[in-house]
Amino acid sequence: MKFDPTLYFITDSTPYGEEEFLQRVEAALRGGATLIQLREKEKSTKEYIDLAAKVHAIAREYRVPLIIDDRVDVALAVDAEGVHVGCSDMPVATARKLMGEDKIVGATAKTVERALESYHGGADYLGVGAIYPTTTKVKTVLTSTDTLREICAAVPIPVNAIGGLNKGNLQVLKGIPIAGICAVSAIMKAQDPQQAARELKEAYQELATSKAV
Ligand code: TZP
Ligand code: MG
Repeated sequence: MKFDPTLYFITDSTPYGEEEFLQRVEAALRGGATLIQLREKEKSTKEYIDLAAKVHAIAREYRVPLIIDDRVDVALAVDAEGVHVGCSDMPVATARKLMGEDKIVGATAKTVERALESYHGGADYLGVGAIYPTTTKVKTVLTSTDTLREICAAVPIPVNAIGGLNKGNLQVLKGIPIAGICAVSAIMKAQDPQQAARELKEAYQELATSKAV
């Protein structure tokens, strides 16, 4: 399935009630997020599916593919466009087999070895980071921009940078052939998520254009 990884918005519902969370999700899409991932760590399967169905209904209105973090069963239950698997989740090749060829399968990679393994397992894109320390609850380590560059060179699929990114700190990515950026807090926790998404996308596009020169 085709997708645009330019501004990959990853959710965190924990600080919000459902209504405000869904409003923020919609605002991010209105602001120009091109891909959305629902990322839930604490919810029961039923709660994850219920929320995924609601987010999917909104994402469809904006024609933005919905990726479900970690859970192939939840992705299949709501007919989401894809799933994202981390280093300690289901192997990429298994996720691909269960999701089928038409769905999007993404993977986290912090090393060239894992990037190659994910690519050969059938991943459509990679998320690489954390580039900066992050305030989002996640088990991760920092990934250097050198490793990010090596991963981009090693695989022919889109590679997105992730971790602590905001509109003011993208310069470290300049000249690295990433396909886009992922962000949680910079959008999710912004006072105005629509404006935050728009500004982050603009900042990335400016960087992407300037690196071609
Ligand atoms: N994987 C590596 S860093 C990260 C994930 C899921 C969290 C990124 O969140 P933020 O708020 O954009 O730093
Ligand atoms: Mg995971």
